[in-house]
Amino acid sequence: MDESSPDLQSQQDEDLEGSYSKLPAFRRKQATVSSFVFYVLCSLGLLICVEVIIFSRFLLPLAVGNASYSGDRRSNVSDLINLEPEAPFRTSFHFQPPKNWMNDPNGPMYYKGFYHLFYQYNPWGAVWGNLTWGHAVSEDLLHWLDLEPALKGDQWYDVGGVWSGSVTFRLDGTPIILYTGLAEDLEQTQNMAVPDDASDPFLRKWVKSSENPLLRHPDGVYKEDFRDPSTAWQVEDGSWRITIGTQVETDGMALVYKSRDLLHWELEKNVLYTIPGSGMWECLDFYPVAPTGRRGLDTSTRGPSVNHVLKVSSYNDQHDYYAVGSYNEVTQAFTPVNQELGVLYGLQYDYGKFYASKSFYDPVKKRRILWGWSNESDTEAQDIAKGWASLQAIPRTVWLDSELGDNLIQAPIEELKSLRGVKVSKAEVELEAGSILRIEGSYGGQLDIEVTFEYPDVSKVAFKYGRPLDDPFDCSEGGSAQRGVFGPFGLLVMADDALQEQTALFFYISQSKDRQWSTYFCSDQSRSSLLDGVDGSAYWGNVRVLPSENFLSLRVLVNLLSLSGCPIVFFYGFPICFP
Ligand code: DQQ
Repeated sequence: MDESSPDLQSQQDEDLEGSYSKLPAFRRKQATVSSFVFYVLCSLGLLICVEVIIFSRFLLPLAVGNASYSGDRRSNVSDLINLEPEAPFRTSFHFQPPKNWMNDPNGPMYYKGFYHLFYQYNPWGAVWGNLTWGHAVSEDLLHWLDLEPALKGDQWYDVGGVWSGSVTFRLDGTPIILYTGLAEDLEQTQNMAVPDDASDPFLRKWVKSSENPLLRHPDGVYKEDFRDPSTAWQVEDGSWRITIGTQVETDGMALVYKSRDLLHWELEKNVLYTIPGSGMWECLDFYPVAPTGRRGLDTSTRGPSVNHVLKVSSYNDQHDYYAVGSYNEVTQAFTPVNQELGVLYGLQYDYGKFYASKSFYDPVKKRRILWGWSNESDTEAQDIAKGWASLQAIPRTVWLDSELGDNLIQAPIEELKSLRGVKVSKAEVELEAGSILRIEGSYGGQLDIEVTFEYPDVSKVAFKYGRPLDDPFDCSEGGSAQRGVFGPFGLLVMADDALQEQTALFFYISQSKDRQWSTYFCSDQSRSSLLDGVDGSAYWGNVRVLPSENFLSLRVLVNLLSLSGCPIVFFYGFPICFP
């Protein structure tokens, strides 16, 4: 960064001070409201049984931005950046840097007692640009200490920005970073950085390899379409592989490179996977999954019963798609176990704002953890006014759904439960058609909600009602105002008493012409905020329900505040059934 950057920063700080006081009264009121109401809605001619548990006063003291980590092992933190106290309007238990722009999570890992999270970060403002690798450490994945950026663009091959990448552990246990650098002419190059002092658990200083760039775009690949190296994995003969996203013309693909020393790489003849016409593939992630149970596998785990997950971040539509499949080390081919659920035509990790995700193996709890970037609903002007933009979704544990074998199950990391406070619960509530039920006592800016809906056997319902068929369901057409045969039913979250503002999170079960039932889940933000310019999209997806299952469960994490007053709601209702 140039010499003048710090001045720019302080100028921006002054501007920010001013902009808070200029916020309209309505917005300020929204952002300081501290109690919220929950309702359950239902519009079917049947009774549904509901059980809801809500934990409120969920968390406030997130340490991001405070050099307040204390304790023996951290006694050497005195010279850490002394960050500003928590600003108003910020969320509290999702990861955010102290200020400015953040996007993709990069190179998450566990090392010498600390979880590390790097992230795409603009040190000079709240808009995308000037990308460096921000860096934070944590002992529990919830309370973070933000460190100085680990990598800045200061070489010809990355002067335009240090873009996304991954961490790989060498056989001696030291981590290396592989990342994409943006050269001045926008060429994307692949580079390595190693710790300056591997004995430092914070890994605060990284040194770029003198052999950089390790890779430049191959023949036939446009220089601006070659990015985001994955974590490397080892194959049987001990050599390493990585995958890098690209498009050739408009065919998205996962290139594979091989290396003996993680430094010198050679392009494999075959690609891991490709889909004609799918556009640029970003932030590829490729990892093995155990056939049963929740344990995660280290990235190089091999074996006849081990399948792999390939995740593609689709530049065209900004969603993260994945498939479970087999990996052939000889041909390098990835083949989905269920062709109908091939990458990009099937499953998404999340159907809301969740992109450029990256997973890692946690050797402490032997699990695979998934991070994903959640941009927000604010406009760019609003981001500049508040001085920050984006958060990381709560990390999730992912494992294979062993009953179906072709999709993952996800759950927020178990550590999250340690933040729970007061509990409110309501059991065996019966919902009648059209009813809205207020859950008393469910107030708070941070909430963790578990709700289970039990419903009658839908196959019998079909014959009893013989009603018009309403598949396919499209949540964007009317959102929760739609009235179907069997739905919507769910939660109105962050609602005010007058129900002028509310975010509906609901299930909708519909039947197709061939009498097949489908279950959908929808997050309808169209009435989330009375403010102008706030994104009012509806997000929805199909929930795979097994014939043996007669309940639907939902976990909702609510976290105030965003500047817009629009609630930030995270839901985990899709392929997930919580036991
Ligand atoms: N973000 C990075 C790229 C990546 C994109 C740049 C995905 O490396 O492809 O900030 O959001």
